[in-house]
Amino acid sequence: MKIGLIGLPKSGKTTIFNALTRSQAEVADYSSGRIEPNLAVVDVEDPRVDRLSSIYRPKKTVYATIDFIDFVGVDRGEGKELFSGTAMNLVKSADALAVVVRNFTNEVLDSSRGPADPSRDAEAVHGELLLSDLVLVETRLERIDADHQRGKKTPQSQAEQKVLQMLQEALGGDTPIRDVDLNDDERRTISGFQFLSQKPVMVIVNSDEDRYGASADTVARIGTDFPTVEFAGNFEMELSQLEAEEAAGFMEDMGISESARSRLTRLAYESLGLISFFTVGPDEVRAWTIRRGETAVDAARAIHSDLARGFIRAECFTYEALVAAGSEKGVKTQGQFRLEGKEYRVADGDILNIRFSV
Ligand SMILES: Nc1nc2c(ncn2[C@@H]2O[C@H](COP(=O)(O)OP(=O)(O)OP(=O)(O)O)[C@@H](O)[C@H]2O)c(=O)[nH]1
Ligand SMILES: [Mg+2]
Repeated sequence: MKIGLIGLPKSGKTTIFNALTRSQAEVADYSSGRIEPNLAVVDVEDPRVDRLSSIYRPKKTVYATIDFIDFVGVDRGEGKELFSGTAMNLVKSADALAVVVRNFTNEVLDSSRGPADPSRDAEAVHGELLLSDLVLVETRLERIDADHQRGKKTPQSQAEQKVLQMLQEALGGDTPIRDVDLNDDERRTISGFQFLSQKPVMVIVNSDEDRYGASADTVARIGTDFPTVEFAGNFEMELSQLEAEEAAGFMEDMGISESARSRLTRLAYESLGLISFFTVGPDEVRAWTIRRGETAVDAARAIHSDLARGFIRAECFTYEALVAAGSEKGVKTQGQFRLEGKEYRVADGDILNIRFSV
């Protein structure tokens, strides 16, 4: 899964990126002129994987991973693109966007943009995403129109025009494309555009130490529009550079129960409807990510396309059953070991072994 961190300039994206990834990317009060995004791949912390690893003692333990991309602030001047070409391609490759909004005092920003107002900034970025899509839609519609006037009218171009007009109306009325009711054909017609407002959006309220925990109303208000989490950006960036034990003490003082990374991971899994299943054995214990509602064949495909193609059945038991029984043998004696077919909907925490032949 890829999550893109976006937001207004100097909202603390790189600070949050560092907190999430334990990186030490440069944090700056003034524009450094650097436009390359920061990238990092991090493991998804999951105590179940650690437990499985201690049961199977595999040669290798592999956690699910999240790619974080930290973009420079979006600040559209008149007629400017929201993201530069390369950055735009990267943004489009993200599975979800996390909008970082400022909830801290900064003299420069306070005087140029006004005092911190997380709701206002979340709305502003949301508006930018819609506008970026609207420009794309309208440019394409003009092109289609020109083609039609030159007599180049096909059923495909007419179908595309119809969907794009729907999107134009929605975007004009402040509705993101993810909320537009589209059938499968319509979805396919526009899939090439990779519209930004089609992506799930989360909001990270980036608070200074004084405000952290005292902004529940603001967080709740934004939360009615977007899945929202509050971070103490600077503080948590510093925490992420400490040893776990040392960090734990500071976190407790601040009323932070879990690392920034696990809080955001949980929010992302919840809001994207993701679940984890596991594969186990003497070689490897591994966590995999799929969408809730996906089947055993989808799970097989997540591992390798051959497993989906030659799928015969899935041997299946739950993490809970394994922990309760203590061993795979125990799971079998207690009748908790199942054989499931193609249509089986995988549940969070399932341990699967795919039988296949190609
Ligand atoms: N007080 C306070 N300052 C912060 C916090 N997070 C970031 N800052 C400060 O805000 C400034 C910008 O932080 P960055 O993390 O570089 O912000 P950014 O969004 O990555 O900036 P651009 O990439 O240039 O858009 C720096 O001076 C940070 O120290 C925070 O939680 N509290
Ligand atoms: Mg930055």
